[in-house]
Amino acid sequence: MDSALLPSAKPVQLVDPEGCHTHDDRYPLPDGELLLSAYGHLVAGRRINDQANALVRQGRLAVYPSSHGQEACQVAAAVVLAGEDWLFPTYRDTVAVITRGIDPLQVFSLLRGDWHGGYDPHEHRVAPQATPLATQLLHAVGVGHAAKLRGESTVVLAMCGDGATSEGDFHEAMNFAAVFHVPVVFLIQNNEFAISVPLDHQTVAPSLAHKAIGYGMPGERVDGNDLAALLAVLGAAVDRARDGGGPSLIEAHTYRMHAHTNADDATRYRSADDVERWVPRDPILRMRTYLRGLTLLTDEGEHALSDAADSIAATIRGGLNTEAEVDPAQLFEYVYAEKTSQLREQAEQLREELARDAEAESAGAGDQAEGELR
Ligand SMILES: Cc1ncc(C[n+]2csc(CCOP(=O)(O)OP(=O)(O)O)c2C)c(N)n1
Ligand SMILES: [Mg+2]
Repeated sequence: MDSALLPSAKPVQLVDPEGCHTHDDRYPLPDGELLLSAYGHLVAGRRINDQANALVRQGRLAVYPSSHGQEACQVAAAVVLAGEDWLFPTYRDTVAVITRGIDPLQVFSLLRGDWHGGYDPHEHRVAPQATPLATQLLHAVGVGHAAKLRGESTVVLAMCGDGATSEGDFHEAMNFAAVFHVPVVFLIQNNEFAISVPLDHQTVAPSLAHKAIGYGMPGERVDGNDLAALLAVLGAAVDRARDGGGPSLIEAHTYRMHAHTNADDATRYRSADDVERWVPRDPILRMRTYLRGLTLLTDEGEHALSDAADSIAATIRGGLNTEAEVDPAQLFEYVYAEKTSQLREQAEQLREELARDAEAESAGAGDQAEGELR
């Protein structure tokens, strides 16, 4: 019975790096239509990552933690959820959030550093992208528990990295979810690094998925660069949670192809050869080969997907190249439900100062115009 909670010896794989179907008794291959539409999101996801990196270099984004190479995890996490479900992403999961259907410009407003940036979590049932490691896992479990108490069929999918599994919050979330049989799927993207800290400094467990049995929930390992396997494994875990089967822990084996963020120099702690070894395992390459082999993907289809991805990138570029219009009065708006007397005073002081500045400016403009006449 307990061994049923253990993950498979090798990560589940349905399409290998050469683009060939590899059979797995437990997980049927998702149908071609789903794979093709998810592949479109992969192509868009890569384009979004590239565009965001370029915008960082142009000073338009403050920071970007890229998911280049991890797009299959990003896409699958969003695609397996129904409209009623909730997604709890991290700072690296921008592509998952956009794939779920949120306006990219709203998503990037946070990373651009606009205050009050971000999106409405309730509209698309996507929690804010969490920067404090593993805190979102507890929130996810809370939302899942509440949904269960209300008799709703909502499932929650919570994402985290390999490094986040060393946080106390990770363990508390796992234990609570298991004890209270919460409909939550934990997805660890094991990209082998937590900034500069490699996985072997993080754990000596046989795998991160093995941790699941310690809490009494099933664990599974999946090839994190295999879109088909991710859709199958995550889809099964979501179905199980919805059917009252409780939580599960999925570890996706992938690789962070870029530095942690633009603020990090990855050459200080890993070699170019290490990164090169992952290039042939790219998630887009293998799914493209597979879909082309089945003639599900044609030249025409590829052009259409590439045009669609370019158009998303153009929207992001256009939006981020436009200066945000900021109303300073909003500084006081969202601090308390009712403004304190100090806030009211400060807001009034700012209003007066801005009015004085505007008056001085228009007087200055008048003087200048008069000077020009003379
Ligand atoms: C509670 C907490 N401690 C430390 C940090 C600093 N920090 C930011 S990202 C990161 C590494 C996280 O690695 P991992 O969980 O593997 O996610 P990845 O960045 O690889 O996606 C650290 C230590 C933080 N954000 N929050
Ligand atoms: Mg990591």
